[in-house]
Amino acid sequence: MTTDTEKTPGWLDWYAGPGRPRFELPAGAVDAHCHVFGPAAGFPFAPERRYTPCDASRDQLFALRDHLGFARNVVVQATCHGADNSALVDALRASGGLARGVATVRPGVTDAELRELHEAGVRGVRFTFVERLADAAPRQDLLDVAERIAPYGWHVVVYFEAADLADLHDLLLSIPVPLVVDHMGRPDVTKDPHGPDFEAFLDLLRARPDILCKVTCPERLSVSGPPALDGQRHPYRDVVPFARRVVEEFPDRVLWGTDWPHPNLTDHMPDDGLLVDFVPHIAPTPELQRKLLVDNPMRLYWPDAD
Ligand code: 0GY
Repeated sequence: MTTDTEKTPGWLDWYAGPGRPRFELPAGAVDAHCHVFGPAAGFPFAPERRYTPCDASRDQLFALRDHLGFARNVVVQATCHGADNSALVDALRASGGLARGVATVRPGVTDAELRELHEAGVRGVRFTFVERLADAAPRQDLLDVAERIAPYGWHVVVYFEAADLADLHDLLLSIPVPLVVDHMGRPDVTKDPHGPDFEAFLDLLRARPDILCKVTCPERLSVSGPPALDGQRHPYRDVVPFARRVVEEFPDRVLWGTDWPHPNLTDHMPDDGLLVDFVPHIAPTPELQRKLLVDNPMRLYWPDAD
């Protein structure tokens, strides 16, 4: 448990003054994975959190959305706010319908609370299986939550690491609502993208047609890192073959987002403009780009939009 209010040592602040992407996002593009943190003065971080971030407000998120050329956001509750979704709900309400949310709820959540979250724009809950971020919840609790949200048409977002896939496989297949997997199940990108580990991940997607995959977070997964010293705008080359495999096999089931404000990065903080330039490397045609950035997230989060 973190009890201090100081930012976790080594934690990098988000990148102020990002460049403009060279890649022009298609009209109506959705940043389908981002967060708000606090501001702590109004929305204190959860006592059980594992890290203390810097503030990253809804207005700063909306300014980034406009700067990069996105039309909409999907704001995902981060573990530093625990199951207190008030900063998330505040952002959704202030967005004028341009943001949807993924919340964290506990099994004791009431129907009135679920209805209020739905009215604010929440369309899913997140289950985190990454031990450095949160204690694993009992599996029956997760299944109970999934049953509770099913009547609202919500989905479950799951965040796990590749090493845990075998253990989680049966649980994931048993969750009774659609799933969205964060960050491609965090593959080890030093391995072969056609090798057994990533094939096992693709098999999970093949096993259920209602699983979507965020081909996100190259900055977290990459070992080769940000743009090469030759100055070419081709960041995170080692992540490309993994993401591209998913996009090409499941073009109607992929989502993309910035992950702003990039929690828990200590080595480098990406320029979000450069991150957007990663997209055409993993989705090389306009049709794939439109599915990834517009059609798929709109179908999941704004199914009634014109
Ligand atoms: C992400 C990744 C991370 C953190 C969280 O909820 C969170 O605290 O999601 C991480 O540290 O890998 O998606 O933002």
